[in-house]
Amino acid sequence: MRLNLAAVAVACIAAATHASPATSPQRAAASGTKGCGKTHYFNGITQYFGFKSSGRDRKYSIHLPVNYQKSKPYPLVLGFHGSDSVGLFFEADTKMSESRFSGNKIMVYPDGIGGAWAGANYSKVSVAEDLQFVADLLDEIRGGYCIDNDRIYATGMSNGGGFVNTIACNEVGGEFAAFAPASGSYYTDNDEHHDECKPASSPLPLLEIHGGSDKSVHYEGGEGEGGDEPAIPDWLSWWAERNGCTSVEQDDSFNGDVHHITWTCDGLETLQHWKVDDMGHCWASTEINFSQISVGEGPTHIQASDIIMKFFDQFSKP
Ligand SMILES: *[C@@H]1O[C@H](CO)[C@@H](O)[C@H](O)[C@H]1NC(C)=O
Ligand SMILES: CC(=O)N[C@H]1CO[C@H](CO)[C@@H](O)[C@@H]1O
Repeated sequence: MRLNLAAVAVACIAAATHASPATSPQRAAASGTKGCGKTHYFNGITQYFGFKSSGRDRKYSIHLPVNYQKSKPYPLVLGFHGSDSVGLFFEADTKMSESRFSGNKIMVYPDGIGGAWAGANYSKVSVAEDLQFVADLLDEIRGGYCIDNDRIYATGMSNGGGFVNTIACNEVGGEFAAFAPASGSYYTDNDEHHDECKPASSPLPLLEIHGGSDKSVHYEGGEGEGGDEPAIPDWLSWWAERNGCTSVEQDDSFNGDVHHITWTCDGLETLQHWKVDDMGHCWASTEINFSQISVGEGPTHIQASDIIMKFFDQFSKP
């Protein structure tokens, strides 16, 4: 959805603990990138940069862990904002740069052209150009910082979540170890186009979080602001097939308001979904934030930023 920042606050559900999947052990050794050994002077403070991609000026921000060590390879997470937005907003809304979520990771927040990502019909750039930007951005980050190449991840919200899925469906997705779109508008992976999704590898770990009461990117699918959107259950079934999943389990919590669905695929839980029945189009969090306020809601039962980071921690590129 187009996020309206000037919004009205209405309190909603409060008191909540969060449920999250179990963490799994970190890998031992990791091979670093060209940027290993370079010193930076902005540990723990978000910095803004730009470079040219496909002849266009592109921008991103980067947040290094407070105790960043120049020769230690770190996992990298790209966070894609929703439409009519910028990386700065996604960072503030998800709180993902806070060390409780990403203390051992490098966070990067790219900006879309005109506040949007390709795939939506209101985007000003082609899917090919935005995918090339992702490839160029990875080169830029690998060249400047010490990255664990096997642990690169992508998350995003709404139009940005849709673009995360577009990455997963294309060759450049092969650079990533796992994906976590939230409230995503999957314009490039809908009833008409899902056969065109060609993941670079299988299974490809993916977790989605979506509100059952989303009024912008409807759980049931249909016409969205930037094109046709799939029903989330259909879209998940396509991923279950792509990942070769063989069994599925559902765990309901919070009086049946929260549903966690886990598929087992080749022995690994590489496909996961969280549905929060009474949540609208916002970032799931147990703490109040802008995107909740903009849809007239308050905190919900689960903390997406925590769930997503713990999901990422379970996967590295084979
Ligand atoms: C984008 O798609 C939506 C949904 O199909 C449609 O209502 C809208 O008119 C389209 N906009 C443009 C600019 O094509
Ligand atoms: C409305 C609100 O509480 N927004 C918060 C969202 O998160 C950022 C980052 O933590 C806070 O600065 C805002 O106050």
